Amino acid sequence: MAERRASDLFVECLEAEGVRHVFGIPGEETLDLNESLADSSVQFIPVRHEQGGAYMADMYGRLTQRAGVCLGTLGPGATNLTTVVADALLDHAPLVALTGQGDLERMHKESHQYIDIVSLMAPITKWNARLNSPRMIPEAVRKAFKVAQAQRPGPTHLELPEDVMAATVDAEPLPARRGRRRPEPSAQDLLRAAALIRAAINPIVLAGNGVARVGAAHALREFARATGIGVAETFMGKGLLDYTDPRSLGTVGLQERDYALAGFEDADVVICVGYDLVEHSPSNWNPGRDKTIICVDTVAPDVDESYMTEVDLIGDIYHVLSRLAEECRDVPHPPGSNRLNDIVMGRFEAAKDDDSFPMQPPRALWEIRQALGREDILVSDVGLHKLWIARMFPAHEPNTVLIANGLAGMGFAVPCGIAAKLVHPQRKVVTVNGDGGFLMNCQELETAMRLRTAVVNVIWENGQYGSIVWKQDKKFGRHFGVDFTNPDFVKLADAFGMPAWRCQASGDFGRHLRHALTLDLPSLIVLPIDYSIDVAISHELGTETVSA
Ligand SMILES: Cc1ncc(C[n+]2csc(CCOP(=O)(O)OP(=O)(O)O)c2C)c(N)n1
Repeated sequence: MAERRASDLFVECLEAEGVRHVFGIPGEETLDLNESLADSSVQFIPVRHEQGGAYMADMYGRLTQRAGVCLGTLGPGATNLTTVVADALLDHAPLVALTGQGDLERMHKESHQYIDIVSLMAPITKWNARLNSPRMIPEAVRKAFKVAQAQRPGPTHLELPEDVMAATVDAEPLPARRGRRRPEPSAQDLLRAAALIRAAINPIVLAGNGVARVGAAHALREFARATGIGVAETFMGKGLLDYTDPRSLGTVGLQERDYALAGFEDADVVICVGYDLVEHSPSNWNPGRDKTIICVDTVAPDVDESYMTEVDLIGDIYHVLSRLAEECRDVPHPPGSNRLNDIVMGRFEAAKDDDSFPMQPPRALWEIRQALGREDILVSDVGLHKLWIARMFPAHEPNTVLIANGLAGMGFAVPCGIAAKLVHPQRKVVTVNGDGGFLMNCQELETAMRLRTAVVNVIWENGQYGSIVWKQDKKFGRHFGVDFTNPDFVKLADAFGMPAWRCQASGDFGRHLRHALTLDLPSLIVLPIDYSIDVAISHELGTETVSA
């Protein structure tokens, strides 16, 4: 053991956790930490707003299941992180947020930039602590990562007072233990669930983000194949089954008739797998509270009057699904209703011949699907475009359509696209943004240019906060406070040194997109969009039941 600066030990602890990047903005109170990072194997990625850096860490964590790390200084740097810490909490992304702080001895009084960040972070983290002494560092860092990465994953926060980080210490990092705990449900519960499934007349699976999180899509596909039971996916579960799989019933959670069309109305047994209630309330698919619900998840589900489960199979989702498939394969079921898929995919396919301009969403999505391969990634921002992507963009693989559906904050897509490209440099990455949300984190275009993360950012431009217009028009017959003018986005991109194009006719979009995807630097495409068909599709699929 050797006496050294506490910030050096702290960075050694990050290295022991396998941290490769810290995304953030330094401050005067994080000087020692940044100095220690400079000489480490961890790459510090300066960003242009703490929220942007936090989204990068959040998406990094979501895709790797190893906590992403973000850094802000005390006061404003820390408060700028909070939106994304909340996002990681509701969308279950492993994230470790680090914030600077003044010296321990000035925290009891009015003092420059001092805010009690530990209290601020308490309701939006799984665990959160101030480093009161350098001796705490090895345990606190290990705990921050262990808690963030444990099921269900989420954010933790460590506050690093300036004097603590500058002090000397004689301690060593604790070894990071990465082995996943694989608890098993009891044989009795498993057999009871299997008996319910075998005896069901119309069973259906509702699969969500939890399956993607633990990498259990293969077991889900095998369960569906062995039992014949159809699988409906939540927004964040898109691609758990390949959309071409005959047992794929489509993405549910937008229109009130989604669930009926996908077969929930007729279902007697609903098998919820990795389903996070935060995505969409169970009251939407169990309004009569008469379904027999089997829950397969990594942690016991919350209590909801519409989600009174019959059996909870808590443990390793992959293992539980494999065991259930074995027990149920001798009683095959029909695959369920294709009505939702037929309507949505019918409109999607028909869109390729739709030359109207400004473009309607189905044609825009059709062009993106043609330009991307099975494993390539589409990141959605938040707004009407997200609802279109969730409903209609067909996915082949899990974690290839990345949507924020818990907190659902605008400004998600641009920084998350950068992180997706860092994690998967071989895959193509496209972001789709509204013209409202795009400007919320467009400063990260500079980060993207600096890192040369070749993401194609598409803006669907309509000069309005589209989803709010839609809701106001439906509720009040008029809209208010939702119109704006835009900068010239092509010139804006140009100022960042980024190639950009504005589509002038329907044929332009596919052409620009295919070209942009061949480049080795980020780019931007502005696509004028016409959302008027939202009302028309509502007639077919029913009123929407969620917010963007
Ligand atoms: C940070 C944040 N602020 C406000 C909202 C509420 N909200 C949801 S969608 C939306 C409008 C989005 O407009 P735009 O980005 O232009 O996308 P569009 O709906 O037009 O596709 C708003 C204001 C939100 N989800 N996140």
